[in-house]
Amino acid sequence: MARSDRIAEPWGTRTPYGPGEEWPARVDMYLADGLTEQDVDSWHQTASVLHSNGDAMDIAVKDGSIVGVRGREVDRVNHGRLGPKDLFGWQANNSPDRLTKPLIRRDGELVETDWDTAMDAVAGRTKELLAERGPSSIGFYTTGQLFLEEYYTLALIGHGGIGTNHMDGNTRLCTATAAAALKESFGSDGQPGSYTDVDHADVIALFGHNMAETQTVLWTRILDRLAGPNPPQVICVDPRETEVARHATVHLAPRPGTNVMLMNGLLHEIVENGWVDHDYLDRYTVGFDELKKMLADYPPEVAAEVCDVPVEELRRAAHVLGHAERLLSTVLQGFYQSHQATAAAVQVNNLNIIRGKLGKPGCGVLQMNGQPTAQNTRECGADGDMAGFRNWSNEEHVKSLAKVWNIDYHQIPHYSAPTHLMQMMRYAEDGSIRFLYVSGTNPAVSLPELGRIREILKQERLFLVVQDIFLTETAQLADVVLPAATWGEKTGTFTNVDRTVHLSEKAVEPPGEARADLDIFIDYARRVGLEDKDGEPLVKWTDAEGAFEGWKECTRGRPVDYTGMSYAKLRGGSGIQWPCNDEHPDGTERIYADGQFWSAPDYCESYGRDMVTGAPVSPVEYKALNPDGKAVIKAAEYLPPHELPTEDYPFLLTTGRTLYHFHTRTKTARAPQLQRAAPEVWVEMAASEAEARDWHEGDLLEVSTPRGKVEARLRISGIRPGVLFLPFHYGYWDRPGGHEPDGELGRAANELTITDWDPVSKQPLFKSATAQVRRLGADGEPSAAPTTTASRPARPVDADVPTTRGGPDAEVEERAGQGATSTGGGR
Ligand SMILES: Nc1nc2c(c(=O)[nH]1)N[C@H]1C(S)=C(S)[C@@H](COP(=O)(O)OP(=O)(O)OC[C@H]3O[C@@H](n4cnc5c(=O)[nH]c(N)nc54)[C@H](O)[C@@H]3O)O[C@H]1N2
Ligand SMILES: Nc1nc2c(c(=O)[nH]1)N[C@H]1C(S)=C(S)[C@@H](COP(=O)(O)OP(=O)(O)OC[C@H]3O[C@@H](n4cnc5c(=O)[nH]c(N)nc54)[C@H](O)[C@@H]3O)O[C@H]1N2
Ligand SMILES: [Mo]
Repeated sequence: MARSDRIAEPWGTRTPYGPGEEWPARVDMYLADGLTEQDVDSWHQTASVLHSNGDAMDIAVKDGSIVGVRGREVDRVNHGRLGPKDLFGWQANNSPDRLTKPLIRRDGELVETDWDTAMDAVAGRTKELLAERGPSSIGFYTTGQLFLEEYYTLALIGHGGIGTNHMDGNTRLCTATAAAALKESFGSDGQPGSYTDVDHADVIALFGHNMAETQTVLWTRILDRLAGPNPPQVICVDPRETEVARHATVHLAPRPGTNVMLMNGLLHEIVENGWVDHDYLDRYTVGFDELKKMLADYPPEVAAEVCDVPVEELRRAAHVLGHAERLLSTVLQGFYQSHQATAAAVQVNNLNIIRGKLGKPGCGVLQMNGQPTAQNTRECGADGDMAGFRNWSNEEHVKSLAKVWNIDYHQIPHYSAPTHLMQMMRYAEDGSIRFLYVSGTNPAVSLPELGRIREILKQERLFLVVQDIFLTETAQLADVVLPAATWGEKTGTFTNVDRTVHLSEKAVEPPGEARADLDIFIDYARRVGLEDKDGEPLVKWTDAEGAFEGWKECTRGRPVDYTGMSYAKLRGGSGIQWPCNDEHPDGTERIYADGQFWSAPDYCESYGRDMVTGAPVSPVEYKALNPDGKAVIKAAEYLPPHELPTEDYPFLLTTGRTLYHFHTRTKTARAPQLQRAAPEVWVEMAASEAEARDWHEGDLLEVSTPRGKVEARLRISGIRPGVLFLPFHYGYWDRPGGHEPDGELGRAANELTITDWDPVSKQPLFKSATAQVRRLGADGEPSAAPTTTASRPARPVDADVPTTRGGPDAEVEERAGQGATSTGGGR
């Protein structure tokens, strides 16, 4: 047993292992106030909701309150390990600022009310609008942080009951591109990769993915491989010097917004040298000839020039990728939040496809998710997809869903793809959407161009419902605020990136009158009076397990098949990977073995889209292109970013995360260890840029774009020259008064970002805008950026920068595992 300061050492102690071996177990445990395991009254099974990795854990309860967490050794995902947010983030549950009563706006002010009054107001406004303006005046904006049962119920209510096409999740900002890229290449959502691929891979390539900070436990798995015999080579594509970059065999730091060019350069070199699996291409794919033709225009020299990376390094990366025996590729926001997001992500699929590296141990693609339950938003159709990975453009699929829901199929809007969030905001701005029901997301901080978003959400004519656990920036603008119970206070299931489904048990009672999101949704459906064809209540269940059983029927025969699972089966052991059915009762570790895809025309979730315009491919075109359901290789030409640096705005601005905070910090700012590690916003700039201006660590800067201004202290980091980085975590709820930055400078990165999106996935462009920067002052104080992460000072600095440490209350127990960890479901 060891103790370790897990703020100072986010990844904990190494447990090295070799290729093909089992990842050793290590059980991490944190109990508050010096409690020991003997003091705990009960333990309750769950997994982490502060990222997409799905770290399994047990919640410790004493005297009816959560007092800590312990990793689950038996689980295939983490083998007992936990990351800093897993270990400390639960403290937010116990915060005195939790919402405990519904609020309603009276004479301009939010005041406490009872549930009946609040829900009657919400349901009443819904019914009024349905009568006056029809279903298209109603919109739902949900999240990637509730449970599967809640999304499925919400999708049924919105698409099946209200009949609106305006339903999306914040997954639009997050993983819309993951889903889009998988649909383009494989005809359906669903990750080809499995985490056990890390155990087998000889090359692991991370594209725009700072896994060290955003999936700390998966990164720990890679660190343990790197510390063991025959370590894998790591390729990192990121304009910042992340921890991933520091461990990479080759680190390419391209200009933001040039990912397609870079991928085309890499693919050109690989194809040109014949590092291609022709047998795999012939048997299992269509489209290689078009790709080859396209790549002729992208020799490495051209790519290196446009991306501004050394051509030898680009060639070296291609060589490593081209010689990998077992290649695992991962993709995340550096690719997804840009103007050619889907086009770039698809080229990573192409890399594994043309090399024949799919469906075998160590060979996989993880088009990563970010949020813990984003996969479920997509599966259940609460986000612009159709429940059970059904195809909106396939009448038979719509009919089969209508049958499951026992409604007339015309009731389910399918005249076009569901409205994406950015378009919903436009409709709200223009006044055609008059009612917006926001659950589990904080758009007043997380959407681009916040000045505009605030104006939209504040409108008198828009009835805004916000269902949250805190009085967020968004909740402050609402007409009705509904207090929700959260993780640990309600039961449900959720699915991580590699298709592992975990059960999350209720451990404690929610505070005050807060209610589970599922209960609130069901209550809403009842009050609106939603019914099926036979005049029975549309929502047939009253609890989470009932919803799960309903969902299983919805997935029968679809790729995302849950029919072989049950709460009983998910209880006690490891999470289980879907598809799980009669044929695969223990789940499925790797899909797409032997080139079996879900892309047949009558089965696929999507016929795909044009990479440049986003126009949907017609069923006839798709049938002609891919009659036999193979993998589709889609080429993409490179187009320059929409905003290019000018004299007035000479910098490229990129935004993202730090290890210690989650999103808009509603939870992590309320966990003292995490908040202390990164208490204030900062801005990163390269040493050469700072030197040229004679600026120093901690100088107060103003970063501006045509949309707004942010004030932040300077951290001179390993970021590439010409690029600024702002973490996007810092809104204003915890500022004095908690109000929006009235005229003064803001600190939310999204004051600066642009209203623009990828044409295929409709994911907004958080990673590329142009900006200018000026110095407001210098007082010798260092910035508050962590020193353990990508924001580590680039060189010995003039100011005294304190090393990021947690101290006594961040000491975590690490215990060697007992062995006998199950690594996966069925093989
Ligand atoms: N600590 C922490 N972990 C989290 C979260 C969190 O808030 N905090 N959120 C979760 C969620 S919802 C998500 S979506 C994931 C996101 O996880 P990541 O995608 O790993 O995180 P980001 O910081 O958004 O972006 C990743 C990297 O993209 C790089 N990048 C920027 N522009 C470009 C570009 O043009 N090209 C390339 N190649 N790279 C670029 C950035 O430098 C950054 O290091 O994290 C999840 N995990
Ligand atoms: N500039 C910039 N902007 C970005 C990004 C970026 O990289 N750069 N990344 C984007 C990405 S990938 C994402 S995922 C989004 C995240 O953006 P948001 O979804 O807005 O961020 P969160 O802070 O996670 O908001 C979740 C809300 O749900 C509440 N909540 C938590 N648990 C529950 C629950 O059980 N029930 C209910 N009802 N509420 C709950 C929390 O208190 C919080 O207010 O931000 C996006 N915005
Ligand atoms: Mo995300």
